Amino acid sequence: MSRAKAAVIGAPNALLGPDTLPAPTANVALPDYPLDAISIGIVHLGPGAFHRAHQAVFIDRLLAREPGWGICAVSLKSRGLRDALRPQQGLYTMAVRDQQVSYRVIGALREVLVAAEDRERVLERLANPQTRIVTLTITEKGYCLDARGELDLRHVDVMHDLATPQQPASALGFLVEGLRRRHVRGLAPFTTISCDNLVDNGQRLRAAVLRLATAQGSTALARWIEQEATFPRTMVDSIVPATDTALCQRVSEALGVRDQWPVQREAFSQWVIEDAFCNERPDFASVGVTLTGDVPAYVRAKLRLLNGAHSSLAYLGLLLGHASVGDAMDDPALAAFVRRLMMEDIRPTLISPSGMDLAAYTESILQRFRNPTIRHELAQIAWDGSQKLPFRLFGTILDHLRSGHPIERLCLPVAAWMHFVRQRAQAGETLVDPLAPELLRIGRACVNEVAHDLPAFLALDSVFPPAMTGDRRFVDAMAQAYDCLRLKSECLAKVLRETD
Ligand code: CS2
Repeated sequence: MSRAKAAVIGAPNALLGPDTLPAPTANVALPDYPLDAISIGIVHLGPGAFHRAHQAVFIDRLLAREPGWGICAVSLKSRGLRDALRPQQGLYTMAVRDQQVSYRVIGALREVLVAAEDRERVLERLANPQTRIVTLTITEKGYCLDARGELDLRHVDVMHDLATPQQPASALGFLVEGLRRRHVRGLAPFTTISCDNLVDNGQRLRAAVLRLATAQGSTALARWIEQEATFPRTMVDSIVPATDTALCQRVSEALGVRDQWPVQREAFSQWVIEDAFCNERPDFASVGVTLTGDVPAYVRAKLRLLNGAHSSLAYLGLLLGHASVGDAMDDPALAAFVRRLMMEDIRPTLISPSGMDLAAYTESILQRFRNPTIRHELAQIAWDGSQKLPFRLFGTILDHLRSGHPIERLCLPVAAWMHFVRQRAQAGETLVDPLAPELLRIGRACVNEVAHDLPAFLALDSVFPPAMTGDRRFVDAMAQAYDCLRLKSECLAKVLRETD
């Protein structure tokens, strides 16, 4: 959301805050704890809409019983959230949009900081003994990883943090400096919980933090982190479309006060955390969080089925002229294609997490995609394709290259991403992607011919691993897919039907 607050017409003047809370009703829930009794126990890096509609809501439900777990929300650079929520003393509304619409005012964010401006305050929050957990939603690109999944020491923010470790810029740099201060002061480390859609998110974060500490020359610190700190893996799931003016309008109508930055999500919300804490934790299970040792199976099923299908709908759907997930699911050919992709290509690569029926899980995801009260823009899901596709589709493709299962259907969304890049570049539009300059350069040079275009995309070695580009079956299937989609979008529905 950029300026949704300015655009709400006829909105009430009073701003949401502790003194203007409306009376609770059947559809409007308020914090069930006194705000001033809450102290901070969690620092969250990257408080975008997802965090505020997911982790913060789980925590909010805990606070009446466990008031020591309020959240300090830290945006790395952007000031938007702080400027919107400070006048509201951290309060915001979460709208749950499903068969019934309900609202809940969330009070879990007790402090909102901007790291680039309040660096010292953020570092002291991290070093505070009361901070026992640090959570992160910084998206795939926030981890500054290279194609091998290791910390990229040539990344501009990492280079900054190597030069001036005590004035960090990246999320990783803040974690290392926060841990360093705790180490020096003889405090226990905090548990660091990555809540991003990465395979083995905790392991990758741990490896990146250790590599940064080591590259900074802090081997004793790295050893302490290795021995004392934990980075549990997680799976997070809830569909959270971006905030728009229509939501702001609805929230003001329902609450009778203006909220400068509400969030919305579907009713479904799942958080699975590996039970590996190195410091105190709240009673997560009491608010529906699953603590388990089996996180990888959950993550793999969710990333490959839900996120893989999402990205497929996004790139194929945009080529077909659809704008939202709901529109794409209303297209019978596309919906049937994606269901088949999930059931016949993705599902066989999964091990079912304890007690989960993968066919039923697949159907429930498709049902969620059809939620008529949620408008989830395909363009939003299409962001950062170069970072998302490897986790969402490439793992499945690699498994099939090893097993000999056909990969033709799986290559179509990958080729659709390439056409999406080509079309955007040639229309003079921009891309939201850390590789945007490189992608736009490739896209502009495309001539819509396989022999010319495909090698340029496949040469992106930070995206495509050699195990794919060095395999003839992959290159051939990509050539076929790219060629199919070269046809005008009116023909795409036919292509989807024919890809059996
Ligand atoms: C989506 C995810 O934007 C995207 O790329 O695929 O944000 C998705 O909605 C969530 O992972 C659902 O849990």
